[in-house]
Amino acid sequence: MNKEILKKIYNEIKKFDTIYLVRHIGPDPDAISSQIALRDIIRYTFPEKKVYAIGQSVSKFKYIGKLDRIDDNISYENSLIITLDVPNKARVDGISVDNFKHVIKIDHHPFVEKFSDLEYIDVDACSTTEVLLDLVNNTKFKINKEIARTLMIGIISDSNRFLFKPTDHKVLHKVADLVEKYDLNLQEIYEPIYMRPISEIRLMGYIYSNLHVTKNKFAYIVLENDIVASFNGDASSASNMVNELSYIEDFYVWLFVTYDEKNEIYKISIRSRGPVINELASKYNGGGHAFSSGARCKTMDEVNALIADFDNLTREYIKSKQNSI
Ligand SMILES: [Mn+2]
Repeated sequence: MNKEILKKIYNEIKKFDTIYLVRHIGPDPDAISSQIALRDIIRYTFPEKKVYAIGQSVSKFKYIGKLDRIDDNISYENSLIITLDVPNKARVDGISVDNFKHVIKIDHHPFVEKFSDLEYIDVDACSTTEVLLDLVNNTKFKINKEIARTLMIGIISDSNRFLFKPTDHKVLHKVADLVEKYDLNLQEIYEPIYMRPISEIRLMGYIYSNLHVTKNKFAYIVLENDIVASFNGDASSASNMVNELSYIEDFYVWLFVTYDEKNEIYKISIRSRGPVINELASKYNGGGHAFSSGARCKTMDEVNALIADFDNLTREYIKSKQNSI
């Protein structure tokens, strides 16, 4: 954690009357919680400021809070835009960062590109909402119980209930303080995050039954849209289910392929509990975290090449592990 940069961010936010908060396309609960929490933190501390959390809203994440609509009269010269939970400009949802003169980036993904003079990236944070909690704890920003809840939703979701790396003692202490100070009801916070319809569980059942597992301890599935639709699902929530397979002993790397009809592109969600995968993902128009990455392919031939490459990566990983014993 870098307290100096956090203080700089506070001072910069203080200077502007109008502030826009954005995050990545295809948002997850951490992305949405980040923009709603920071909006409410700024409004609560500086009620006179105009602050907007923008981007497409997602109905299943409405329990987190409401996003804002904006008109076209944006003063790009005089307002501030803050990007949250997104390492590259192209993935910012709803607005072009390039139009703005004043930009702040707050993120926990590995660095991809610089697009602001004031960037704070903490790859040791389990979520962007944890970074925002650090911002609150180290500046004069104020929060209330509702904002504490929003921060908790992001932290719980991105760490998968304090399971994924880099969950450590520091985040547990910070969260314990929040729960105590704001008298948070954990069960009430968890419920909307983990509640799901039976159709989703049935789709999971389909995935578990039809996953291909290779002799190199690599697993994959291609999820055709008509199959996903037959379970009342959609491609993006199907691909998010990739996070459910972390503790299956038969493979180290696994990936889901879905098809985005609107953009005519195959989307691949890749996870690992062994080899680093983001480098190989970047070969296929992707990237992300070391053990949690994504990629995009234009054709099924490309997808097949990617599958072969990741199978190979896992084989090499097993080989190097055997050699080191
Ligand atoms: Mn995140």
